Amino acid sequence: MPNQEKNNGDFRHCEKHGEANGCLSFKKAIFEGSYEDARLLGLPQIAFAGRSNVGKSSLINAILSRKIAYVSKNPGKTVMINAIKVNDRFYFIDLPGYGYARRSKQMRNKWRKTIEDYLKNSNLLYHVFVLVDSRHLPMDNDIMFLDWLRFYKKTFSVVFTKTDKSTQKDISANISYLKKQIGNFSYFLTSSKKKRDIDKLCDFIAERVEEFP
Ligand SMILES: Nc1nc2c(ncn2[C@@H]2O[C@H](COP(=O)(O)OP(=O)(O)OP(=O)(O)O)[C@@H](O)[C@H]2O)c(=O)[nH]1
Ligand SMILES: [Mg+2]
Repeated sequence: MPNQEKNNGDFRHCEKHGEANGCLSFKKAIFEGSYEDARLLGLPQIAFAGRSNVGKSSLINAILSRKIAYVSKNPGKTVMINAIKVNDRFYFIDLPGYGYARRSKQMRNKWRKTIEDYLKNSNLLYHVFVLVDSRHLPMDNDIMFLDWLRFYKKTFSVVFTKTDKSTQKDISANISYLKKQIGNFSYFLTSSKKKRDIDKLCDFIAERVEEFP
């Protein structure tokens, strides 16, 4: 079950670092490929979505403790859907970032369609992590994306990223703002750089994987 409000937002818990069993269990990870259409991948999938440059690839690397997803110096670089096969059991799907302003409107629409087609039609997609930068108020396209996931009944959690660069005050304000916009949601407070809450995320993923067919 998704952990609705399981993470109670108490920032102090996040100071506990360290690898949990979940992370250690993701021993084998192989870059499977880049796809324009990843619907036909034959194993269960967990997707990472969010604005361009929010930290999707860095988070996947932190979870897997290796540099396997491409981390961009310039935003908007991941244009394809990247699939990483874990333990020959499931895929992490690194989705292209949405909302990169410096692309043409036509290009942004193409990206949106790529992401939406995948999310809507992938029968083996079990969870979506929606990454939101903890330093800033969630933006309109974050809110639209989350509303869209709700509408299509996709199971998701919000992952606030880069908490090494934000204050507890900012984070609390951003959570309250998002709650007002979309209602209750489950969330994690992470830093890939400082490995904050990566262990909780790993445990959550490991639990979900247990439920996979
Ligand atoms: N301080 C800090 N920087 C981070 C963290 N996570 C990612 N970054 C930085 O943010 C930038 C973007 O990271 P990526 O992981 O490439 O972001 P992305 O969402 O995959 O970006 P696109 O693929 O372009 O959509 C890089 O410069 C990272 O080093 C974090 O936890 N803390
Ligand atoms: Mg990326």
